[in-house]
Parts: sequence; C-alpha cells; structure tokens
Amino acid sequence: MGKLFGAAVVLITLVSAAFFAMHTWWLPANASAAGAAIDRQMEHTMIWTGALFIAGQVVLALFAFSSRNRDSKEKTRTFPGGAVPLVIAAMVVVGVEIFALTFVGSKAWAAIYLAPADADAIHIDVQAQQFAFYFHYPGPDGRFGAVRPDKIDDGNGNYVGLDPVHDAAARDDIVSSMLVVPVNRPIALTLHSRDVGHSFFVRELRVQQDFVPGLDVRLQFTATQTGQFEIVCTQLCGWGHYRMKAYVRVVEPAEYDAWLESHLRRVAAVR
Ligand SMILES: [Cu+2]
Repeated sequence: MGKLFGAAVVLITLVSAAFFAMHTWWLPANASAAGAAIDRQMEHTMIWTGALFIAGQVVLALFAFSSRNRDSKEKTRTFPGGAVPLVIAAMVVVGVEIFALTFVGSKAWAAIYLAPADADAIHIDVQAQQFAFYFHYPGPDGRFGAVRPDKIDDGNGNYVGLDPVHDAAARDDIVSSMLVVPVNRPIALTLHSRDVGHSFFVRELRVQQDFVPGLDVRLQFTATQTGQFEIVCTQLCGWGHYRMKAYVRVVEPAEYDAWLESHLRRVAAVR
C-alpha cells in the first residue's frame, strides 16, 4: 500500500506541475508597460513555490515508500527527534521564501503604487457600484466636478452625483460606462466604491486592485497595445457579481480625441 501511495503521489505531483511548466492555463499576452516586471515576478514565484511543492511531495512519497508496513508485529517507527524539528524547519523554509519573494517583488509593486503620477498622465475617476463600473473624465477644463451623493440619480443617468447647474467644473465632465484611453500614455485611476467592496481586474494590463467605500485608491498603468480588454470585478460583491464587468478600449491618440469630442457634444446637448 505504501509503495502504491508513494508512486501515486509522485505521479500526481509531476502531472500537475507539468501544466504550470507548460503554461496550459496562463495569462493572455501582456499589454502594459509594467507588465513585464509583473510577469517576471510571477515566474519567480511559480518556480520557487513549485520547487518547494515538488520537494515536499517527493519527501512525502519517500516516507510512504520506505515506511510501509512489512510486518504487522514490527514496532511503529517514528522520525528521530519527533515532528517538532520538522515543523520548525518547514516554517523557516516557507517563511524565508515568502520574505525573499516579497523583497524581490517590492520594486515592481512600488512602480505601480508608490510612484507619483506622471506629469502628462490622464486622470480618470472610477466608480464601482453593485453591479457596474462608471468612468468619470474631468473634461477640457481638467477639473473634476464635485461628486455629491445626494445628486446621484441612476434613473437620470447621473451615476456619480454631478451638479452641473450649480457647479461650473462639472459642466464639461464626461461619465462613461466604458473606459477609453490612448495607447502609450500614463493613466492615473482613482478607484472608489459607492456601496460595498469591489475589485478592478484587467488581465492584459496586469492590474488587480480591491477597494472599499470611504477610500480613494490610486492605480496607474500605461497600455502599450491597442485593443479591447475586459474589466472584471473580482470581489464577491452581491447577487449580481457574476455579471459585474466593463471594458477598457485602448485606442490611438487621434481616436481618443474623437471619442472625447463626441461625448462632449452629447454632454453639451443635454446640459
Ligand atoms: Cu463588484
């Protein structure tokens, strides 16, 4: 039985590790400036945690293989020194690994979260709510209109609570259900939630950020490929969570300007 168990453990370990090594289920091609550093970090994490996983399973298989019960009258054998030194050794190895990976990854993390926004970055506010995302652009004046919760009226399309009648800065603001950004231009998002915890995840841009009501969370990226990518909420946020998604469209600068222009005309016609 011990022999069979040991062989099965090794087989399952190698087959499951092979799927990771072959990238059978992997991220789509990177489309962001910071993505290469994140992919490298992901590789490091997979290699080191994978090596420990394989080593752990092989040791388990060896013990099962060599400690099989040959004779039922034989005394039960135990590991010299008992389990305590083994558990301590495992904790130290895993602890060192986690600290080392965190240290290596901190540079890529800081480039996204701690670096100040670029001078030519486009600032966009992202509002998440059950179960949609809205993207708030400041318009040609570069100033965001004040957001007033008492002005929120989904029925009238005022999702973020602008007050264009009394607030001059809000008059040229654009609120869109699609995030449109020009390629190769730094984008500085400010994420906030209207109700419960949500998450902003775009696989191609290698960004994933949770946010909760009451906090403004910054997130920056520079898209390096044009295309349309899915934005999904990856925090279970209620019954409609499964359909909470939006799209980011990365376009050439001229197309971005035309998109802004068409929205401004629409805004001017309504207000
Ligand atoms: Cu959500």
